[in-house]
Amino acid sequence: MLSKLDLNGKWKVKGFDGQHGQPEGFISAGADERTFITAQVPGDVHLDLEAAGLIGDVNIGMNAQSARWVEEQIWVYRTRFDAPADAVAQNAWLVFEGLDLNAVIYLNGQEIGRHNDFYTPCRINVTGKLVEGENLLCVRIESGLYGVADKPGAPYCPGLPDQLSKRSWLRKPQSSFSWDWSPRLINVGIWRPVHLEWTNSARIDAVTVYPELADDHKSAKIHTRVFIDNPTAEPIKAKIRMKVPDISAVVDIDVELPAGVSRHDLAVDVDNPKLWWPRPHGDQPLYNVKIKVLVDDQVVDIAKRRTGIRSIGICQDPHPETGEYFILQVNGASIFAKGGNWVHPDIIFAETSAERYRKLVELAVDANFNALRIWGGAMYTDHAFLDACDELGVMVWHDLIFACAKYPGDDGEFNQLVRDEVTHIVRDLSPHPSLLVWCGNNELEWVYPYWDFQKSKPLPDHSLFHFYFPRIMAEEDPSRPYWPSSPYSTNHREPNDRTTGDQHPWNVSLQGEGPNFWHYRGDVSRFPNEGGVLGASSPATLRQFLPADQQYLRSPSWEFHDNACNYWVDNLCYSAVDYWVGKKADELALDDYVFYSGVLQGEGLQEYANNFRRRMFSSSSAIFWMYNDTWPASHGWTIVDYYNRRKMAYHPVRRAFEPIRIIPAVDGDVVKIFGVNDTLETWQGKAVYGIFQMAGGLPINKSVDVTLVPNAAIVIDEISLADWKAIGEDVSGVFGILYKDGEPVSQNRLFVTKFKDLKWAKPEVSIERRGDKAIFRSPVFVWGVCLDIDGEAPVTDDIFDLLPGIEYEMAWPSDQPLPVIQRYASL
Ligand code: BMA
Repeated sequence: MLSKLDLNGKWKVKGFDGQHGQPEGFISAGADERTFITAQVPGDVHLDLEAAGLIGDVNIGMNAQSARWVEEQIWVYRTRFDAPADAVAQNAWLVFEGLDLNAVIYLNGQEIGRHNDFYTPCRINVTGKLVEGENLLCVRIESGLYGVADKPGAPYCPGLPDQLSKRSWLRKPQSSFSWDWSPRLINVGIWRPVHLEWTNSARIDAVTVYPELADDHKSAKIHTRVFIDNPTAEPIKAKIRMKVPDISAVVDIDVELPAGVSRHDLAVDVDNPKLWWPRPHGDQPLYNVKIKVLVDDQVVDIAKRRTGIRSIGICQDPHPETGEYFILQVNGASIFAKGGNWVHPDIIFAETSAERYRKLVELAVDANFNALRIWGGAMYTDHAFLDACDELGVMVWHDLIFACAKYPGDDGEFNQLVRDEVTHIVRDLSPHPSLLVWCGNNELEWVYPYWDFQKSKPLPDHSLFHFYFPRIMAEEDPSRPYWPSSPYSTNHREPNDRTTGDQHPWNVSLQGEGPNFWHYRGDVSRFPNEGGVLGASSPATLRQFLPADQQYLRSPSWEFHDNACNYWVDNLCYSAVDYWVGKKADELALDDYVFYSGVLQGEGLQEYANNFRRRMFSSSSAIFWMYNDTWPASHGWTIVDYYNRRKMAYHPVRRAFEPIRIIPAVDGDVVKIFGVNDTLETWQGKAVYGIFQMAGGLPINKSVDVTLVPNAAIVIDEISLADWKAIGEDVSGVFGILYKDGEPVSQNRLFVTKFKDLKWAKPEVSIERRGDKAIFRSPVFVWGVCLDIDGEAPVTDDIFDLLPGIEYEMAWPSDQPLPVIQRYASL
């Protein structure tokens, strides 16, 4: 049986600057360890330095800036371990599950291996190299910068910072070289667990799992491919057993394992399979898969996986107007994808626990997400993240990790490195049913013509995304679609063409429209999976990471933590507040500025969701940029911040993604009242809609019984723009509410006059208790009632509007004092 010895825990680490001694002098048993500090493995050198009091918490103030020297040192890790006699006598490997980045590994003073890919494990055969009793294991490691000193930067990287780091050559998280939402903090260290393995027989090297569902859904197969390493020189006769205990299924095959790694395919038939569905379309039944390898009836290795049965396709049928649809289809049903972009939740990549992944996925689900896109600039996601998505029905679009650059696919060594990496990742993540689409990269096709790339070379990475990776996907995982880039268009159209493929509608915020998020209202993108609006973090978060004497706009730490797009597009965040509410950022108190910035971000993201949802399935997603933060930010694209606080945009987005939703939208010379039903069941209830006046009154007030057909958006009714104009567009808005059995299910409103030009009436809000609800009422329209500006109180709703004379209900525990309103956005 394969045996394992964990080598995690407390190691020693020391940095070298090339002047005060050389790393090679510190890999022998007798080396002086007095200048080493304690290292936690797995971990990152920054965390060890912080624990030793040598640098500050990199999330606070300008500490990340002061820690820049860490990336330029060469680090030596040391540990000693006792090798059991069996490990010394048998075939043995040292396994580093993650090294960041260029590592040379020494055992008892001798070099035994090298590794230079953050995303793949490093397995070193140490058969015959262990000694009985104490062994000394050393790792010389550097962040990657030294490894690219002699590589050309200009042909691959646009912009000065990237030409300096040459990040395209380095297979590690690209955002750590600085991104608009991340500081430069180049990690270095042993970032995943380390262990010693040994056996006198074969071991399982990898297992691919994928389902195959019959068209009539009455039967399915769960396929496995078991890759087995026979380290001996002789073939081994073995039995491979695949079990699916949930349905009491067992399949055995007898094989002869040749020397080296060989592949063996098994499958289990599943009658009447329980299908995995994205929420809210159904349940998430999962099947356990156990693999055993037996030699002479003795188990020599075991692997356990968990999977789900579903089919996945992308419908790209011709669109009746122009171009094609782009619709995710799970089990043959079209699914509208609602959600955000996921970035790694910590600038220290080793720092995310399974609980943190789970908490973030749960917060996304609470916001009615059913989709997350793993953006291609950080890292392949973790099993703990995908386990949560499998269990909660969240669809995952996964970019391969290439973003906003050119990559040296024309370099043979690099080309092979990334092909091996993608092969490993595709096998490793294959069991997860939530992972639905593999995508080649983020924006490599789209930005190439526009950014300042040296155009002298033919595209060096085209063959990776259009030749090698599609072939690896087809060979390694025939169950999932592969899409070459995001955004990407077929038929040689411009990659971000709105009418084909997927889109990044960045004309709002980053291009011509700047802060005018109402421009989303006309966007016909078929599958928008980026596009967003910046908003300030909550006051509690700002006070947590800004030093006490820097808690003001544009302070040094504020700017260091600010999103760079606030500078690329001159003062984007500050001018948005002026543009919409007519207030100058610099004249506002910090909390007042933060409040408006957050409320406006929520407005923008609701516009994004409303627009694409009401076009269901002409548009079939509303995936915005971006869901979560990687560190505490002054302004960010996110709705949940680094400290897991719900930003002010969180609840507006949650309401905008409700499965049953009413959406008023201007179309030609009418306002159409759309009813959207995301579920696969018919919904029946009442729609109340019309025109409200800011100062009170409902000059148009209609009520009809409605039937919302499953999985569709329908037009419930229309209101003529001429009627609205006659009432006055600056004194009124269109509203809509859906009720089920007398209870409100969705409320929405539409303005066509900017907030600063509306004629506001002074809010007069009353709150009363009704059972386990708080009921809010006001005779006039109230914008953005705020109960918890810090985003950490256990409220189930926040930043909502009160329509004149119409009750607004929220769940409120009957034993708690009634909520207190902290502020309104009404001007
Ligand atoms: C998109 C993303 C990221 C970036 C964002 C905001 O294009 O792919 O690269 O953070 O824009 O600039």
